[in-house]
Amino acid sequence: MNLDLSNYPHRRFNPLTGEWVQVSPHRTKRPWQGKQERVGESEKPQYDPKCYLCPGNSRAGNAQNPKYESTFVFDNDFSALLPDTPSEEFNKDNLLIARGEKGICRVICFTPRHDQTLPEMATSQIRNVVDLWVKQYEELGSLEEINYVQIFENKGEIMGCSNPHPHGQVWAQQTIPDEPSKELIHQKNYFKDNGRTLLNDYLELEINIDERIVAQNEHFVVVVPFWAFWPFETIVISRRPFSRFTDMTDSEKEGLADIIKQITVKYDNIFEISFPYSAGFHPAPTDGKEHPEWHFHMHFYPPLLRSATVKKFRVGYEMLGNQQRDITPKASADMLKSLSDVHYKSR
Ligand code: H2U
Ligand code: ZN
Repeated sequence: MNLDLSNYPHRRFNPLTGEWVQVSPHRTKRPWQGKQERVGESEKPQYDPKCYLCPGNSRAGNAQNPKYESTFVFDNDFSALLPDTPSEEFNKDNLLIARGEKGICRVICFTPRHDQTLPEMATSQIRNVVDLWVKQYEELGSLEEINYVQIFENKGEIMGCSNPHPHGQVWAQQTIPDEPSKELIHQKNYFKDNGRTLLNDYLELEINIDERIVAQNEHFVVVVPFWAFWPFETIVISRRPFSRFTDMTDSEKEGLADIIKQITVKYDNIFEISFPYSAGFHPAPTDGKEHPEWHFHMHFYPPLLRSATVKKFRVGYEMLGNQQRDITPKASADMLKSLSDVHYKSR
């Protein structure tokens, strides 16, 4: 209760995954300097004839995109998972174990505009993307052999994103992947013990403390979680405990579009560049069970550390020992809070 969290090395518990993060706040006594360098960003055209995601253009194989005007979804031409994989196992002495995995991968274009990103899109356009996510979750999740629908976005070259055209992906598969699996166990245990969702109580606590909240609206709150690992990691939590994309009311879908706009604008304003991240949703599994324990949320995992070019690398101690960070989540939250809600390009 008395540990001075801003001065001494300590470990923080992530109640969603059961993992710990080593925090070393004494290493960053210096205050935040903000943007320190100008990184030239090339102007992109609204339409790029060579882009495989722009309307009307051709993709790998013989596929051709329609002249779409809002959002567009297609089966990934290089899908990591395939629907007709045999349900067979491989086992050698219980040490070499493998299982066939069925799945479907799709790509979602957020807008026909090659030069825009989520923070630059109007909230009404982001709402179209929300509606598409809901539809994909519903459609893929209702398939007998699909037990989890992972929706995500890889943004920026630094994240290995292959194309600047604003897009995300869906990987729907038979097995609940590791990250949501950990969250399932911990949310279940918490719900069993308390009769409320873990994130319901966590959110209430964060609202009372009011140190790490960086954005909010009627339906969603964005927090730098107490256990954040990435320097500017955030979690978007719904105020109402619900589990699935398909549980959202119209007003909540509007709220989700708005909160995504708010946090991504702040992100772009940190270094006044298009801020890279991997982000994605953790809705309940689509395994036919009820999941009252599951609380819908979204994670943003941005790799940048202290400038537009300095990335946090997960190496050394972090690969062999434990996740670790220097700057405290509260310091990151203070910085994010202080940033404008107006995108730097439109100022
Ligand atoms: P990322 O840039 O987020 O990695 O994803 C782009 C996806 O687009 C990638 O998974 C797919 C790649 O397989 N793709 C196609 O489906 N068709 C193409 O013509 C090129 C790329
Ligand atoms: Zn494009």
